[in-house]
Amino acid sequence: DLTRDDLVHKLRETLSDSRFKHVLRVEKTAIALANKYNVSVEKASIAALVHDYAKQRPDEDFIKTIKDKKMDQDLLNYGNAIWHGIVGAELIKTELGIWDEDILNAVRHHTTGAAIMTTLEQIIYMADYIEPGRDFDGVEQARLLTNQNLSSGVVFQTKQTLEYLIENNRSIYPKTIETYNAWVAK
Ligand code: DGI
Ligand code: FE
Ligand code: FE
Ligand code: FE
Repeated sequence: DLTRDDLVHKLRETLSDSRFKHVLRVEKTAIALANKYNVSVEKASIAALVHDYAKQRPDEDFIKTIKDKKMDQDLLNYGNAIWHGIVGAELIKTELGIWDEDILNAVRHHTTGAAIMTTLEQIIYMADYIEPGRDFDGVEQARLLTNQNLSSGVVFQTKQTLEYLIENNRSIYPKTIETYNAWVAK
């Protein structure tokens, strides 16, 4: 198995400097949330470290994986923003040797969320959003909510993200709608 150190070295050479630093801040945030919400700190650390592993891969790598692994072909209608988590998880298995489904699901769902998320999945979803390098309008409220009650952080991010996507005329991946319906809609 790769140790955390091996993983960090591998990520340092795979990711851009700014992406690598983001990943370390997400790890730090995720570990604090794991302690607070009683989930495995080790899983939170690994999931955070690898969550954007595939972010800088060329589109062809994702398209090939979607076809080879017979993943949902609707994925082909989207792009890197959707692929790097869901399809990236497949690359993490074979390239990093990480097969833990709790960790892989946290990576798969870190961008879109999911209707049902484990505490670990919620932690990675939120840590990516509130890590100390983020500075969008509302991030302070997101941090406050997440530290008071994890699921209220999830509700906040889910609503904000959908608003942002609509405001910018971006296509909405169906999973993003499922997350909205499950967490926000009444
Ligand atoms: O990889 P990061 O930049 O750290 O963050 P991320 O993986 O959470 O988000 C990447 C981008 O994905 C972000 O700009 C918002 C966007 N996104 C989230 N849901 C959807 C989406 N983009 C589209 N087109 N459709 C979605 O449903
Ligand atoms: Fe990401
Ligand atoms: Fe995110
Ligand atoms: Fe990220």
